[in-house]
Amino acid sequence: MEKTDFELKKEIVSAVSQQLNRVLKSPTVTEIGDGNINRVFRVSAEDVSMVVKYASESAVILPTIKLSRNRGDREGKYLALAGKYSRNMLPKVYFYDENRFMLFIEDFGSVSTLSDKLISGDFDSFDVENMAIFTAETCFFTSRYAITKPVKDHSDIFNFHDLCKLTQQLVFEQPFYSHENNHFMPENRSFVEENVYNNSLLKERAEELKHDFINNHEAVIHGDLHTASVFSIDGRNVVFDAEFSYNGPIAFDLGNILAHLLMTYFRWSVAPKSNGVDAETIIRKAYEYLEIFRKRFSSLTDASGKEELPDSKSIVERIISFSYGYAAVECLRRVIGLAKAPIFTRDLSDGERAAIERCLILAGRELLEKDHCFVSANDLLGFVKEVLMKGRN
Ligand code: SR1
Ligand code: MG
Repeated sequence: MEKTDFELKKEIVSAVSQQLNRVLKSPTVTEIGDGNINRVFRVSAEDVSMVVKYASESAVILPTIKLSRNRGDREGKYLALAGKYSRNMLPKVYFYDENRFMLFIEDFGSVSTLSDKLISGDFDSFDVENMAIFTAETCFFTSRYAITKPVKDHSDIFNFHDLCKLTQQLVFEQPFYSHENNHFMPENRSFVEENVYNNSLLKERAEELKHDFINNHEAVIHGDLHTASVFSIDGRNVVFDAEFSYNGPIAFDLGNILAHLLMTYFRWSVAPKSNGVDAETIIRKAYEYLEIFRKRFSSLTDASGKEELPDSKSIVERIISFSYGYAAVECLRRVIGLAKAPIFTRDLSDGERAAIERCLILAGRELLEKDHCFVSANDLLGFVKEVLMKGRN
């Protein structure tokens, strides 16, 4: 049976006392999270403050989704592993309490997510250089391409797990047919039916990507790297929320970032609320993100890749090309399926939201159906502008 809030808070204090081996002075526990999966608290006392992720038996967003409870263990292991390669871009992990299913990590205080910043029009908050290097380095050094693969100690925890199964259903399956978890603006019903539910080519392409997601054990990826899984702290990006981490396709992480930048572009193009925000900037940054990734990943593969590998160019080209496909399914699933992204739901009129939904559906459809290969930021810009023209009306 699930604990009451009172019991849970007491347990959190006990876990910290036990770990520090002392009684906490005037402890307080406050619930601070609004996540889809876990409950998130802050535990503070005179000389200590930590964030606690508690893995309940079911997902916060929908209690009928039952989940295994060791996801905090996986998150802690990912943060520690990725922390070996990233420059100051992850929260510190204090400890994982396996009996209480609680992960204790660094408390940054009251900070915004990158998604919040992008909604406010602060595009500089996306630290494109460090995010691209982060993705390239953490993925390369945990990949099957690296000479030394440092995940053997706890590799089982990154095998296909129940949260991957959830991704399989929520991202690659449910959005493509009429499902009870699907909700979007009512005026877009026939648009969704025509472009998605009745589109057999689109479904085929989504099946191909699903196959890649399940079978391509390329590197330890974050598994849910969208802009609400990144904090923006004084200009620094910090990646968190890694319970979906998985030994899977690198393009899945890149595609998630890309999708949420596309959402930002369509939001700011359909509803340009404040002066001075140039929506096109975010598309240039999206292209730059992939380019910096491309260069860094290639040079790592050349310098530290296994000898028997095909050339680094073909490896990285495949990753980039698949990342557009993964971005497409991420756009489609957020619009049609469960777990909306605030970028296209918050502070918008119904008409604006409906228009952004149509743009994202068209972008998703185009990217999935045709093998786009964008050779410059302007090329990508041309693509999104065309989608905008068709989708906004
Ligand atoms: C049950 S909701 C699942 C979604 O929330 C997480 O943030 C992931 O994006 C996942 O797909
Ligand atoms: Mg999350």
